[in-house]
Amino acid sequence: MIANLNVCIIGKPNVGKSTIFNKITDCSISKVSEISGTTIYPIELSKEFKDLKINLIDLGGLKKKSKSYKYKQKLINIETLKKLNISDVVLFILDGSDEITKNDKQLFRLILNKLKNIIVIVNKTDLIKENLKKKEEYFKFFFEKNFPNILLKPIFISALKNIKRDFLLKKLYDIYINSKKLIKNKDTNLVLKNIISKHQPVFNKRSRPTIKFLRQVNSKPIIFKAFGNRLTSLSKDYKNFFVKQVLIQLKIYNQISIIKFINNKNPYS
Ligand SMILES: Nc1nc2c(ncn2[C@@H]2O[C@H](COP(=O)(O)OP(=O)(O)OP(=O)(O)O)[C@@H](O)[C@H]2O)c(=O)[nH]1
Ligand SMILES: [Mg+2]
Repeated sequence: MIANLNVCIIGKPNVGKSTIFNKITDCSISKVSEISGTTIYPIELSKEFKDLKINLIDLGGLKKKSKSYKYKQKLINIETLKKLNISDVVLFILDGSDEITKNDKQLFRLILNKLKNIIVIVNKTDLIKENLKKKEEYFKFFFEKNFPNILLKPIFISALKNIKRDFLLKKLYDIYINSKKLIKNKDTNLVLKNIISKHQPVFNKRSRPTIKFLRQVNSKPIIFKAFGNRLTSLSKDYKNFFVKQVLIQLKIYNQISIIKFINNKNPYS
């Protein structure tokens, strides 16, 4: 049986979403123009990759309410949010020739809050005039620094020159595979051991919180449970460090992951 993956393309107006949609699906059904607000209603097309039917959805550019909030933008936002809610993965598009704007940040948080899997695509790299490496570092650093619950390696493209279609389809396929499986307790506990040997939780008064077991309990979204003693006194910094380490060591990219810290329970009972 062939599985379905709903993938929507989200970003602020004019970043190249429809151009990317057309290039990935190898057609030109979505209208492209230099004028912001070109796409209003969602446009969908399926593409098969291995045993997966990828349903790609091009959407209008999202913008938060503002003084210039017009009827057309309101319609775009409503249509776009409906599709975001039913999507499995979001291709989040940024304009590489620009800085990361307030609108980009608000949009990104909205997608994260909905616990969506995300692939970040920085488009229009052909327009980058400054040092390309520096610009790449700028985008990488932003996602590394601000979001402990997800590992993101932005993909840099110029939709006009090189879409990297197979690379993108493979990334989507990897997310689909990972959303179906649970990592074995043996492997999660090995990771736990590694993390603790690197950096133990700090003492709280006279006792130290201890994490004894780590197991994955859900795969879509990814949820782990960490069991141990005195875990209510774990600091936020340590929790953030811990989540990030789990993701790095288990090589979980593009998928938001939650760890619930649970006191004094035996996970095998
Ligand atoms: N230089 C350059 N221009 C690009 C690239 N990708 C898209 N564009 C141009 O950017 C403009 C906007 O492209 P669209 O694909 O319509 O952008 P969109 O995000 O769908 O826009 P809305 O539907 O209005 O939100 C067009 O003039 C495209 O030709 C790119 O990689 N490089
Ligand atoms: Mg468009």
